[in-house]
Amino acid sequence: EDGLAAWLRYAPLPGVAKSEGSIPSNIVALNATTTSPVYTAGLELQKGIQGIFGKQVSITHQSIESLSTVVVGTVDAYAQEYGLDDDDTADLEADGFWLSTLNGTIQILGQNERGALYGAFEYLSMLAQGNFSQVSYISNPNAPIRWVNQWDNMDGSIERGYGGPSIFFQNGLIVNDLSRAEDYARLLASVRINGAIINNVNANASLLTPQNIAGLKRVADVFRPYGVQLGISLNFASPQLLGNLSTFDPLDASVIDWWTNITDQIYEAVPDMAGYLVKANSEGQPGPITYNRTLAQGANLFAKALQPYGGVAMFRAFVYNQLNESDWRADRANAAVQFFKDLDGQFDDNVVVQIKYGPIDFQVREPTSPLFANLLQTNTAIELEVAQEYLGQQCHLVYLAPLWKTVLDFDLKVDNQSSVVSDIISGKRFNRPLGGSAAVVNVGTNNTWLGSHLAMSNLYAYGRLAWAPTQDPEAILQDWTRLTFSRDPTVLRAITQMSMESWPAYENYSGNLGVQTLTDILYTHFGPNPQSMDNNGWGQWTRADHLTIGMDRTVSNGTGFAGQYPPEIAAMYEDPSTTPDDLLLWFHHVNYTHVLHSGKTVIQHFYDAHYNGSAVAQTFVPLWESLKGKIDDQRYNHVLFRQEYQAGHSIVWRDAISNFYHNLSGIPDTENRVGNHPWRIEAESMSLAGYKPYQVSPFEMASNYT
Ligand code: BDP
Repeated sequence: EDGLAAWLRYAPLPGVAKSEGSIPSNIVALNATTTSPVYTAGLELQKGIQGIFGKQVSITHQSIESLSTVVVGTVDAYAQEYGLDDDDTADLEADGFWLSTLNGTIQILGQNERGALYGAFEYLSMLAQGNFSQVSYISNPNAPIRWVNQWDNMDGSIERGYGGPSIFFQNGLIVNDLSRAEDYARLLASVRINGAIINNVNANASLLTPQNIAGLKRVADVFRPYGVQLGISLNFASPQLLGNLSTFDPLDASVIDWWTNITDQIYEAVPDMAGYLVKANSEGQPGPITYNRTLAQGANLFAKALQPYGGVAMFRAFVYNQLNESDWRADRANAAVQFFKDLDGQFDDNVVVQIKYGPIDFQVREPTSPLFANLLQTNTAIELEVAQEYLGQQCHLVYLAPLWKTVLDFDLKVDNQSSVVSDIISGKRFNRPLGGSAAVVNVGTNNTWLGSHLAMSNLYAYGRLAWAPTQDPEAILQDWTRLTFSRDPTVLRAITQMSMESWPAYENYSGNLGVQTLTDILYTHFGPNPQSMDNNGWGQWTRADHLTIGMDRTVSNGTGFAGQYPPEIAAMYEDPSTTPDDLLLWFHHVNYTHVLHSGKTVIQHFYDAHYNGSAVAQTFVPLWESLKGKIDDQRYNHVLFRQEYQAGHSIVWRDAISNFYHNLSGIPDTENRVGNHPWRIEAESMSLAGYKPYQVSPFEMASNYT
């Protein structure tokens, strides 16, 4: 078990009575051509039944009347063959399905072909978990856009990828062997993801050469049977970089022609392409502002080229340039609303503004991006990150669904009405035609996909929440665990406990009270480096000195960020006494001795949280070890290695952060732990041939300055 099959293992079900009645004996995949998702559904059902029950079942493509048949197809195809009482399926929406296991026959009917495939995966997921209950229900998606983003570079490297090199690119071209791309599409379809942008948002214009467009066609061909639409990231300056035009001004006629022409060529090769993703005027990327055009004019350039084909222009809200730390009012958190608010209403209907969940950048905790409350006449999507860029890079177990839920469930109270983020991105709250979610995933050629078996729960949960954001993260995790590892209650309990404790633990030993992940901000985004969180050009600041810490983002005294929320939320964050403890330092600059709602001081909370978080990470090792023999050795050992690493690295985090603030504030730990390691032999006390002490800068990171 190397992890390649992820949650689609279809492992034999031990101990389940294999009564003939519960095992399907025929599969009917209605009206399926070989490239259609319904055809794929037939094959998948066959494969699953073979794996789970060890039974070879045949597939036909016309109707047959027989008991124990699984019928999969679209509602229309079914109605033609069998007739249909449409009460059951009347409420289906695009990509939705109806699943009925009543009366001996299994009916899996999609509103479209993709929906039929989703229903087949749902049924197989039930069987694989040993669930034979009699059910009959419809399931519709929360939103039409459920995409993943890969940050793959054309040379095969992946920006912020922790699972090996790209499955799509190598040496500037699309790889010949696309079998992993096909496997990826299968995984994505099984959790109802319907689009994949396959190249980095920091995009290379050479993706648009004729040879690479031919490569894109090959990718789309392997995606199509799974109902996954291909999309690509664009470099805004491509007309100049690749087309040799003298400009990339979005209003210039030659630029418009160039994009129209390229778009026509791509759709000729990939008629069902999902659309484009654009990062513009951010972190050195070119964009419309270069020509004094608005971001909306930039986005609409692509929207117009895509419009005849039904394509979507995803335009990222991750645009900022407030990097002047000496200006105390400068605040990168303000940037998105400042750039986009006034453009509301100016975006074409097939533009979707893709907004990171928080106003900075995928931190361990952030308040919900206020941009969701400021775009009322614009389609929006939330951007999440499965790749654990700031969150341990797959060397730490961090189950992210609970973090995402803090944003998806957040009520922004626009116009004093319930305005939950998941209803905003679905389009329901502001009556928008489009919307949804995207997640940066960055799987690679490693057989574990993400570099860690346990990290795959995040990809699984992402798909499940994109479809139905009200689902419970723990229930999702348990489905994943049963499918990925085992139905054994001991396994289920241990993985549930570790995973559900993992995000709070990581927050505790990395950066708590909303101070951000206190990691190396300069580039690696891995490991503790609190002093890099100030004096940096990235606008991610803690404003820590020897007495105080936190960014004052109030309207009255600070950067004004709190005022970007609707009044009720703004008022809550304006006042330290109504700001939740876990965001206190995001919004307020306070003394280390400030007393929290919990009754502790800020500094003592730091010390305690770092010790507690790290102590929890220590428990993951014995918990995992209790599963020896219940999980195959290959995956057992792979996970154990990472859990031991996390246990050790959490201590590095604990001590680095605690010592840093202990040195900076000079305030002792009431428990006398910080700085007190009587059993430890300090490096500078050793005499080792070939080593000599030297002054460490910054001193806070050193042991006794050296
Ligand atoms: C940051 C990443 C950087 C990305 C950027 C983005 O560190 O590699 O290019 O986000 O989202 O988190 O564009």
